[in-house]
Amino acid sequence: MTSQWKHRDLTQVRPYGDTFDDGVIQLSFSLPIPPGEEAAEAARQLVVKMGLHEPSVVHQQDLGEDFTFVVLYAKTRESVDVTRIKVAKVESARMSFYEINAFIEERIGRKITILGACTGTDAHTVGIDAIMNMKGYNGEYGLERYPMIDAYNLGSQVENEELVAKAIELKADAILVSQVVTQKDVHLPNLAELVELLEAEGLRERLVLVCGGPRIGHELALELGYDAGFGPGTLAPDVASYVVQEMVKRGLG
Ligand code: B12
Repeated sequence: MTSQWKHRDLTQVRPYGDTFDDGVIQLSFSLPIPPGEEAAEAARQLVVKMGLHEPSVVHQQDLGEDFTFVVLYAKTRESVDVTRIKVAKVESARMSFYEINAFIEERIGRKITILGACTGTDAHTVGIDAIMNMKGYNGEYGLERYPMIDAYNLGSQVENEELVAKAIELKADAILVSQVVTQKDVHLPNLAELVELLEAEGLRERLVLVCGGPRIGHELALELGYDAGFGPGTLAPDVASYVVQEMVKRGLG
C-alpha cells in the first residue's frame, strides 16, 4: 500500500515546511487579548508549552473587542511510524455513475431502494441532499438521478420510528442516515436507537445501514452497529458503490 509513497523512511514521518524533515508546522488560534508584542509573546510561550520549538509569529489580526487571531510557525521533533498505522476504512472499489447503474442491472437484476434522512433533532439537510439530490453536488449526480436506484430523501428531523416504518413500507435495501450536530454527543444515542429498532423489527441484517456527516467516521459507524460511515467530502458514487457491492457480498439482491 505504501510502496508508491516516495518518502525515504516511513517509520519516521514528520511534517515539513521548508526543507524535508524540518518538522515545521503552522498553527492558528485566537487569544482574548489585544494585538501587539504581548499577544505575540503569549502565543509563542503557549506553543513552547505545547512541546514545540522555534515559534515564530507570522501574522496577527485584530478581531476587535480585545481579541487577536495569530498565525505561527513552529517545529516539532516528533514523528510517526506510518508502517504501523491501521485505520478502519470503507474498502469497496469506487465506481462511476454509469458503472454503478450497470452493476445493479447485471449483479442485482432489479432497481434498488435507498432511503435517506437527517434524523433525531438534526435539521442540517445540506449533507444528505448532497448525496441524494437529483442535481447532485460537486460535479456528481445525487442518487435520485440514478436510473437503477429509487431514492427517497425523507428530509430533516425524521424520527427513527418513522424511518423504520418507511423502510418497511418501501422495502428499502439501504438506509442512509445523516448526523451533523454532534454537540454533547447527541448523535450517539440517536444513531444507536435506530440500530435497536431495526433489530427489533428483524430488519437489521436485511438492509445496508450507513451513516454520514462531518464528524462521522467508518470506525465510529462500526462501533455503533452500522455497516459503514462516511465523512466530509463524500460524494454519491462513494456511498452508492459501497451499498451495491455490500448488497451483492451479503446476497441481498
Ligand atoms: C448550514 C448550517 C446550519 C443551517 C442548516 C440548514 C439546512 N437546511 O441544512 C441552520 C442555520 C438551520 C443550522 C442550525 C444549527 N446549527 Co448549523 N451549521 C451549518 C453550517 C454552516 C454548514 C453545514 C453544511 O451545510 N455543510 C455542507 C455539507 C455539504 O457538508 P456536510 O454536512 O459535512 O455533508 C457532507 C459529508 O459530511 C457527508 N455526509 C453528510 N451526511 C451524510 C450522510 C450519509 C449517509 C453519507 C454517506 C454522507 C453524508 O457528505 C456530504 C457531502 O460531502 C455548519 C458549519 C460548517 N461550516 O460546516 C454549522 C454547524 C453544523 N451547525 C452547528 C450548530 C451547533 C447548529 C445549531 C445547534 C445552532 C443553534 N444553537 O441553534 C442549530 C441546530 C439546528 C438543528 N436542529 O439541527 C455546529 C455543529 C457543531 C457540532 N459539532 O455539533 C456547526 C458545525 C457550526 C459550528 N461550528 O458551531 N446550521
